[in-house]
Amino acid sequence: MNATLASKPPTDFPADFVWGVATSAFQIEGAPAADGKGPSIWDSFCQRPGTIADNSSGDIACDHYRLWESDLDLIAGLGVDAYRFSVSWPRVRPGGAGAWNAKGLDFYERLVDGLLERGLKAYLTLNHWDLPDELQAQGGWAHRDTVHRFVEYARGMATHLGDRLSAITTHNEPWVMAVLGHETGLFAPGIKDRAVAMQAAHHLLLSHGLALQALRADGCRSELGIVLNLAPVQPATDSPEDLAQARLEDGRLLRWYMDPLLRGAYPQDVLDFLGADVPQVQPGDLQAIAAPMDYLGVNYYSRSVASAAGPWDVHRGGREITEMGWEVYPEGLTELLLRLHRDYALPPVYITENGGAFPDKLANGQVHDADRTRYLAQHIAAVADAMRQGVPMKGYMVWSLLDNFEWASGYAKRFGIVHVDYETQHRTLKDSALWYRAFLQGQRAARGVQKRLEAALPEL
Ligand code: IFM
Repeated sequence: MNATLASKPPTDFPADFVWGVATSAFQIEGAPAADGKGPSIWDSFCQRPGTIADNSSGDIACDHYRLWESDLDLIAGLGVDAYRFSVSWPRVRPGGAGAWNAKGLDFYERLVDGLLERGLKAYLTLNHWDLPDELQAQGGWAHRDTVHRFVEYARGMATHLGDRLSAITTHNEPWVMAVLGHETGLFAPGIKDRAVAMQAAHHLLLSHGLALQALRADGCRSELGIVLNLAPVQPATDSPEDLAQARLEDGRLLRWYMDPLLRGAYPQDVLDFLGADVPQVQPGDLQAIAAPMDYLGVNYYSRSVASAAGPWDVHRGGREITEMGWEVYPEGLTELLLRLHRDYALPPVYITENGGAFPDKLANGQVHDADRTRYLAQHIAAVADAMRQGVPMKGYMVWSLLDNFEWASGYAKRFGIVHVDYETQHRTLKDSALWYRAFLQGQRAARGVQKRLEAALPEL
């Protein structure tokens, strides 16, 4: 472990800044048919030949459905404030509509109570991609009815758990679900049709806005928001072609989501680009999407470089490249946050995911992942930098607590700060987890000093 990083964390995070770790249901739970769970689109997608790099599935994953209690102990042992997790919609309402599954609900009830018993805040995501298969059979996110099924699901979960949740996120990364799921087809449900993708994107946003309105009307007191995967999009050169390409990619990745959420309109340049593929938008939809949010979640991994000549070779950046083929580019996080702050009236912002897949080696019960530790320290410093420049930062969560099922990449890409042996399900804290724990101890010590200083200050 790098002692300098551990002993010198940035200490100017406010006392109420929320530090956490994140996971999602499909990536860790396993137990695809236990206790009445229905299939999700990812269960089906994994069965299609050629979809997952190592031909694996989420059938066992980290066996968290069985090991949840010891996993909660692990989280508490890290000294974080919060755990961000998602609910598997088909576990609690197997067909996406109709009967609820009491055993599935009980699982999340136990999980949330277990978090609170350990002094941890619960950050629940409703949709981290595992849509019930039965809803897909009726058209999935491209079908407007799914919007209403999602609002019912949101209300049901808030009724069951809302009194114990610090925050509810409607959707994790709508861009991924819309574009990778429906345009490139690399992710479930594996559709390749841009018009369908943009209709799905619109319905995801609409269901977010309508869910927020419904939850507020029901008296839900949890913080409510959405999580977007965002990146600064930089042109490869200053040529007019690359600049135009960067503007378009920024429009499709960032403004397509941020503009309706925070300004109530889709960006005109992207609508023009889409032409016949623009989604059907009904009167009142955009107003609903712009329902005020208590927070915005940002997932950041790397920058994006746009080139009109085709995909940009990441090696040209001269940076370290992660196992996913993503550049390590921490200053992009500061750049992104400052840009969001400049262009939008932001609610408080959480970094809801940040981390990297690195070539870990488990030896003698240890994983010396200096690369991941450095990545986390640099990105936390980038958050501090943005915060100092006025961005309303509220929290930071590492992706991920555990090595897990990395979607179409299967199990080969390890993002965890905790190593998982998939044969034995044994968990080992990597050096990055030890570093994060030490860093958080430093934060707590600094908080103590801050509180003592505040108490000692005379009333002004
Ligand atoms: O593992 C994913 C997660 O499910 C969503 N955000 C990006 C992560 C890394 O690819």
